[in-house]
Amino acid sequence: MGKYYIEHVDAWMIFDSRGVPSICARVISGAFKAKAMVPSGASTGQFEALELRDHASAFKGKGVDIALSHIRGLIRELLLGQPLEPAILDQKMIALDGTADKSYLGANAILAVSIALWRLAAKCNQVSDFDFIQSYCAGRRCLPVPMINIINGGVHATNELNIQEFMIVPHGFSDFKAAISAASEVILRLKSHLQETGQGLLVGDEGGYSLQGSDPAKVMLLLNTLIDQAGFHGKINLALDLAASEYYDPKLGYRPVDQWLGPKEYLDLVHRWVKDFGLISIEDPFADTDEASWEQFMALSPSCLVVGDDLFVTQSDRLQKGIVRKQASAILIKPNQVGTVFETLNCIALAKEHNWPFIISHRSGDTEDTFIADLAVATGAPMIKTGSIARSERVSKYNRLLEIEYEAMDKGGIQYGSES
Ligand code: 2PG
Ligand code: MG
Repeated sequence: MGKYYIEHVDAWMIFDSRGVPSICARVISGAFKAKAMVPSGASTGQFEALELRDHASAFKGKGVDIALSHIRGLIRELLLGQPLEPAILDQKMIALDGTADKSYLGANAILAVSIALWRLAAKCNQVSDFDFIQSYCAGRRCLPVPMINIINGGVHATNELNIQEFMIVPHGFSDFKAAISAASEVILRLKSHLQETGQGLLVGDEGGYSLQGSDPAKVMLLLNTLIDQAGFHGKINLALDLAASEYYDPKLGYRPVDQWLGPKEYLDLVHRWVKDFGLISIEDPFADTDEASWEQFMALSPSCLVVGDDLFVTQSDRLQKGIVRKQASAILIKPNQVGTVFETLNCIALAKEHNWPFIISHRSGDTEDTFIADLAVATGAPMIKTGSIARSERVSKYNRLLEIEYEAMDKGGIQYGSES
């Protein structure tokens, strides 16, 4: 391709799925335009890159005018006239920011522009986003196994459940459409059960039902029963995101149910859940500061993936430490925890180098932007986590994966699930 140059950079305020302001950035080169919208977390890890908010009276302090002014000012000035090389431009934005946590320009401002730049490069090359991103990654593409969050708790719902996410994982299928269709069957059975038992159909931030009651074991028993009744025993398994930093107190311990448990008692309970309910993955079982518990848990050789989200926050140095100290066995990948596509791809490359499964993830406050679906396919991610099959900001990612699978059919298809 000939060289393309950045001719225009701008950004405006949008809303995320919780009605909180977020950012849409747009970049233009010749006849090509690309835009990107960024998401926002609720159970945010303390080591994440900083999301810049106005802290003024509007929107309870969550306005993004300052972050927008950085895009329209400093970032625009930096990028205008530059050749469209997204990896290089990401590094230029990192240097311009100059802080360890992107607190000068704001990770929300930088990421919106970063994604828009990668998309623009794809458009200029006349390929899909995943095709373009894949040219920067080692390994094969695949359609990720979805981890579908069908019961919401913790800070994502207003119920009594302290555990944040109860997910079903349809791993035992030969293609994405069959897998997500099977998951949908389970969700429909859950819906009927809730209607029949008079529980109501309220959903939480990620589209999963917001159940009454506070006992996680009862929820897992119910979900396993529904999976069995639907005929998917062994093909769909459960996974949890405990988001344990949200119910951890260094003095009192953990509160996963309605009482405080000491670290050892809690660790035993989590280990029992893994065995009793056949969990295939457990995310953030311990707080991001309680590294000793992560290491003790891994020493028990749990039979499931142990996924670091708040622990690693998509940052290569934290992942490197986790690999050396055997703190977990997999990593959650959220581009906005680090702030650029370039750094996200580097963190994924490190995980791949060590044969660590990585899971591409949405945020609880999300938008209709489907970038993470393309990112998952391009990087050959074994799994993706993007909520229930409900609420358009969640469904949009599944629909994009269905589109990619459909379009690949006459080009030999794409494998479902990674080889590893
Ligand atoms: C998580 C995420 C996404 P949040 O903890 O994994 O499910 O939640 O975006 O609120 O951090
Ligand atoms: Mg998490």
